[in-house]
Amino acid sequence: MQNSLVASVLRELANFTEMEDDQPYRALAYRRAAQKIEALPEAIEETARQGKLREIPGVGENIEKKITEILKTGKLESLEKLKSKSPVDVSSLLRVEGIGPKTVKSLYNTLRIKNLDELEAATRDGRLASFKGLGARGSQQLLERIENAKLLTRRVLLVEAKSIVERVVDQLQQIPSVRRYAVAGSYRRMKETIGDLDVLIESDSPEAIKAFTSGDAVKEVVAAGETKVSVKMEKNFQVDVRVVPIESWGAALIYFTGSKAHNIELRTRALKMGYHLSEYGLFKSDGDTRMAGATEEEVYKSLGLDYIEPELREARREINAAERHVLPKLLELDQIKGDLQMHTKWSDGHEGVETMAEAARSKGYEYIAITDHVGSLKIANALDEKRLKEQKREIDSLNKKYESGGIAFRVLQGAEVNIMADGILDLPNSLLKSLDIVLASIHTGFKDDVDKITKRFRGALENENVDIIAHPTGRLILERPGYKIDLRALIQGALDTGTVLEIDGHPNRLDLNDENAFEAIRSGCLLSVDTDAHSASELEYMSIGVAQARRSWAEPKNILNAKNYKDLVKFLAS
Ligand code: DGT
Ligand code: CA
Ligand code: CA
Ligand code: ZN
Repeated sequence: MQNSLVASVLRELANFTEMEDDQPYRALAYRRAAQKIEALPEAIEETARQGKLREIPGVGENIEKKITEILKTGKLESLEKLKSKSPVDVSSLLRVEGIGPKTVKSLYNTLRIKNLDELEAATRDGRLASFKGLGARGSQQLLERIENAKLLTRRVLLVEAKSIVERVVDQLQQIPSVRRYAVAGSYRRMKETIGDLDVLIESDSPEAIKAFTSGDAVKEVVAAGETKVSVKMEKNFQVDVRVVPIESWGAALIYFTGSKAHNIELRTRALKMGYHLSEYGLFKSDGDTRMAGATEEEVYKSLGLDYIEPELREARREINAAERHVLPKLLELDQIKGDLQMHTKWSDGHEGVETMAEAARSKGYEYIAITDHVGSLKIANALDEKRLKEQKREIDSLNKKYESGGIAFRVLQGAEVNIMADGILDLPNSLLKSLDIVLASIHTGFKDDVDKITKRFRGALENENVDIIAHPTGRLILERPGYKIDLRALIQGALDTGTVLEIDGHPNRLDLNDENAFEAIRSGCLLSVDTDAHSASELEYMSIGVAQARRSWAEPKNILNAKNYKDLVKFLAS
């Protein structure tokens, strides 16, 4: 399967493109295609053989040609040319907060810096002292950011980890002596990025581990013993597998699910109660009387705690809440009643309104909002007044069809409108008023300082037509940090004006992040969890958004699109 290879070449092309020209949307198109290809269930070479590359969302004539070339030659001539012009590890350098494509280029042109190590050396020996555009306050901050970037280069997005987990699970299911398995670690806690997978299996047979390491998906065995093995899968991603005895299953699951900080708090609590907690079980500290260990529930119970969902195990006072029986009843995927951000062919999406609606209906939703880009963002094929009216006719007639067919499903006409430099929205109020729902977001002027950005958001919050602030920080996970925004001010503004903040489920967005969303919920904000889908298959990203919401302690009452259609309409009208 060449999917990862094709995706990584396209990603690299995106980075170089961004460095060389002023058209961020071209780079965006390459990245989007890369993501699709990575998520493809079948081998891309098979798709190519069947002549179906163009059916992949985001793949047009230009990208199709590129994929064909990569499959044939393993590389892209045009990219090789760019690389020989500036042989730079762009993707790693871009992970340094404050460094953008233009800076990468000038770092190379002026100082011949090609990678993170050379950037670090230049920072330490003072060569960067007079260099402008690094966006860091002093060399200490820059060194910290370089260190962070180094850590990031080893992690993958949750969505990529999901596809690796599928392969691991596939392999485990084929081993008869594996009686039970679980994927623990940060994956079970549904963190937005994953460092490695921690897999537990229950088995009597020493052959189980051997059978796993000889599976197709395993590229390299890093370390192997009778009860533990570490392997590398494709893209150098590590998987640790451990055999766990049945009486320790629950204790091991707790230990290897983590987080480390949660484990430490649990163990401290155990000690205070006269117990000893390890991955083998909960014991009385004076001897080896076993108190619990076979299930997680029994361990928590013996520690006087309610069961704590994995997403909550981050040492954010969840142990205290479990002791007082006041843990949140976390939002579940099937409590989501609709999706309030998606794009269609009317702007930069890949499918029509009805296709999106039908896909949403088959997920059991009661409603969706079509939120194409509007205004003067010409580049995303944004809608003007005339096309908005045409779109309204299409949506109205689809709703009529549902209504007359007795189908309880409705399509809202919404829009994603850009917040311009001065906090004014890029569409007249008279038009915004005519829409069912309005999302406002920032797509330009990322480099504005914190006051300016905060002022822009205030402008949007105070506009009574705005219902939701979409992807409120603008970060792209593992790619770029968000813009500088005063989150407390944003949360306060949302509360003051009754505006909803979004958790954007698109896998590399996920803003608000878990900490910010936790803060927002605790302050009483209502959040919307949506997918920002640009094709019907991307509606699947809801599960990723919901995971982030769960990490933020969200209950259904905190989530706008957990409301049924009637209550949603009531809320939007208020
Ligand atoms: P990752 O892989 O970086 O995304 O994050 P985790 O949380 O999966 O961390 P990992 O793979 O290093 O370890 C898996 C779990 O094992 C971790 O969440 C908690 C537990 N663990 C690992 N090392 C320690 C430790 O030194 N002390 C304690 N109490 N627990 C540990
Ligand atoms: Ca891990
Ligand atoms: Ca690990
Ligand atoms: Zn957007």
